[in-house]
Amino acid sequence: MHSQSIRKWFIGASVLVSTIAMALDTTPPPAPPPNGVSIGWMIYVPATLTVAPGTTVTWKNWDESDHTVQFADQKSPRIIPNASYSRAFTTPGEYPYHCWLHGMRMAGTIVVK
Ligand SMILES: [Cu+2]
Repeated sequence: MHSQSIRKWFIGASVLVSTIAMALDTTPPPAPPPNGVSIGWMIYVPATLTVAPGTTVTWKNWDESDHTVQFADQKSPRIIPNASYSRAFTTPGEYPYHCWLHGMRMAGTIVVK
């Protein structure tokens, strides 16, 4: 193969690979604001968030699919893309949660102290 056509093939392949990468959404969600959790890439960021008693925590879904936040004592409705869900924490303790659509592979913890 002529070196020029190899070069063209290589550029074409690079464009294809980056297009597939974007389609698969391989970038993690943006960093959340204080007392916030970003949802994206099938994870919660940060996975563990520590807040003071009386804090309201807000989850924002940056993903292209629905997610949820389920605790032992309550669960959110479906959080659609770009939507948010908030919960106030008054009592110190550890509040593990997960996504009831995706199970324990998508889990996080709020620590109140
Ligand atoms: Cu989920």
